[in-house]
Amino acid sequence: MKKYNVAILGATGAVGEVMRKVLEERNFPINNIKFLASARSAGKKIQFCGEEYTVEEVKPESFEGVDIALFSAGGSTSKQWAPIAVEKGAVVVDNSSAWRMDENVPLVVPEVNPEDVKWHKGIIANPNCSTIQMVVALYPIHKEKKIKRVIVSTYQAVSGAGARAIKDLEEETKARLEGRFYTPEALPNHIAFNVVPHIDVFLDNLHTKEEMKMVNETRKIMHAPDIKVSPTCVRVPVFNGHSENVVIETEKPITVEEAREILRNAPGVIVEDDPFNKVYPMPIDVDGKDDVFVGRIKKDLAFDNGISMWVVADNLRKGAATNAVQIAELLIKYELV
Ligand code: NAP
Ligand code: 3JN
Repeated sequence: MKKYNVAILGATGAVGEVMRKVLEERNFPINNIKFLASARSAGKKIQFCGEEYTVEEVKPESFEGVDIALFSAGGSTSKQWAPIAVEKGAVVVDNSSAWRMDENVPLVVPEVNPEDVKWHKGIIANPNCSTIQMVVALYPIHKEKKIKRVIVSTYQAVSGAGARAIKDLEEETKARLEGRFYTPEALPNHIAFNVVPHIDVFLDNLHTKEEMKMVNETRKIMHAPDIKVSPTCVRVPVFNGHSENVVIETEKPITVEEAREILRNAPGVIVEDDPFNKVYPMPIDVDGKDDVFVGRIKKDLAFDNGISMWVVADNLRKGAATNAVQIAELLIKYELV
């Protein structure tokens, strides 16, 4: 089997760390791997497949001979380095929002639009974590019943905001329990024992950028330019695992039993729905898992053809690292690298 030269840019971050684990677990066919970050982390030691590697500062030469470059180092870093990596011959799978809405860049969730990787021109974008888990659950229903409208409220874990935000929740929880005051460094407001309706920056339409990602990315991934999405994104004091309540209105009538059956047969979805026996997905249980979990499937009481469901996934895995590695696997499957 052919093996590939891989680079991870952002290897020291929250997503980068999980990316390493996922590559190991899935036995990704690696010939050579390098771990890249900024000058801040250059020289740090990292373990991978039982061996020690040294983190390198990203430089143009870093991408020489690289087949697949997995980026998770933020939008501006990606804007700067993705064209250089492509010029050196790598295919970039980018986790940031920098390229997602570029019409020359496929935005891919393997369970939904795997074929879109085929028209890549060097960069493939990985969607936002809240979008990924939502479309994995929406798309199989859309294919059969055509979704007209989606109303979604998210309950997002701090890990989505990076390693410093994880520390914020730890430190502020300890501080409050000890009667001390703590000002979060990476989050826009107090997070311990709180709920914050603010993720990413506010825009002129009074939605946040995170919310508009869910609107625009859903349309692009599902090839459904007319689908209407009404999102509210909220940060909750959970370390890992995003939850979403998703209400849909379909064009064709849909029953709870039909929705459950469609989702039971959908790739990447696990239905956990027995509420009378306290069976429903929760972030604490999906931590470390790669699927999207759906429960609380019920007839929505506000729409005629309406279904409401509760969708939970590990945001660092399916929402970021796993989806990116699955895209890299598609590149290999379709012989695009
Ligand atoms: P993080 O924990 O803060 O880690 C950031 C990583 O990027 C670190 O490895 C950091 O290296 C590196 N980095 C930052 N600036 C750099 C620069 N100028 N040059 C080279 N490397 C640089 O953040 P994270 O949670 O892992 O997220 C990283 C990015 O992934 C986010 O900014 C976002 O774009 C994307 N992301 C996407 C999703 C998604 O929804 N798909 C979810 C989370 C994150 P140092 O150690 O040297 O600082
Ligand atoms: O906050 C979350 O739960 C998800 C955050 C994702 C994120 C964080 C910083 C920058 C993104 C993203 O993937 O959309 C970005 C970005 O815009 O690249």
